[in-house]
Amino acid sequence: MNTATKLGSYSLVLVVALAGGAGLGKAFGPEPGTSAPSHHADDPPTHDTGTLPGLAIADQGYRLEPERTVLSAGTEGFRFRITGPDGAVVTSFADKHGKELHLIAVSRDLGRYQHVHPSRDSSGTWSVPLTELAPGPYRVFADFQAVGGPSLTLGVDVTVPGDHQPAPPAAARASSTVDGFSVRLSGDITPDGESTVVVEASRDGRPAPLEPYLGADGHLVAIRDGDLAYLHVHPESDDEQPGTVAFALHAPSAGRYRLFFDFQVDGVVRTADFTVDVAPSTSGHDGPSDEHGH
Ligand SMILES: [Cu+2]
Repeated sequence: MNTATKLGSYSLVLVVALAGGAGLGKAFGPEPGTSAPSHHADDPPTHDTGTLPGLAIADQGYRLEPERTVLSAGTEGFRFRITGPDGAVVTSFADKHGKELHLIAVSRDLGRYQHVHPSRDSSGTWSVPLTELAPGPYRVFADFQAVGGPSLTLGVDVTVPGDHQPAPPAAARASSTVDGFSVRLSGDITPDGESTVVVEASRDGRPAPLEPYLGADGHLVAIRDGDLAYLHVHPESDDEQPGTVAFALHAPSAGRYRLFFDFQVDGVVRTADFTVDVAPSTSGHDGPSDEHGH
């Protein structure tokens, strides 16, 4: 009963939100008689809809369909398909940073992270082993773009049964040591718009000889603590110092974020992790949607 009531009011909220969207469409849409604008497939994940990447299992007609969401501890294969707006399994993907699909698995407490590249068979089933799975809840993200579709990050919850020990809350930390590498994160992240962060990796006091990995000198994943929203991040192509990579990212709110920097040296990919507390906006009083105000 209670559940039904909650679902009922949630549906109502959705209906109101959709109606609101329709109203916006009318207010800002084309004049009657003009042709409707085509969908912009290359648009980055938008923040105007209120939907952040990674929070939904389905978006804009595309759906992440895992074969199983209960995995055994240790190493276990994760298999899934992506279906499209017509319900058919998608078998044609655009290249995104050198791969058709990026799969990121994190524990709900953001203490564990892995970034892997599944292989796809001709029927459209993706598979990849996930390793070092400890009991507890996880979220798995699929970051991809179907040919002709939008760039998406869909997410699904996965459980590893067993005795679960949540990691203690991480303290804010802008430096990380992994495998003899010291990695530092600098730059201010604000909830006002795009922020630039710089990652600097060194070994034995000298800049790390970063090798190209996923179309840049490293790859950064940023996830909001609490709901695991997956941030839009892209490398900034400035001429950089050796061992240094700059990224632009959009933090949708104040709060705690976990950042994971994947980098390659001597053919081995390693991950440095950071914890950042983003302070509330200090500029303006109308919030980040100010620029769209009237
Ligand atoms: Cu990837």
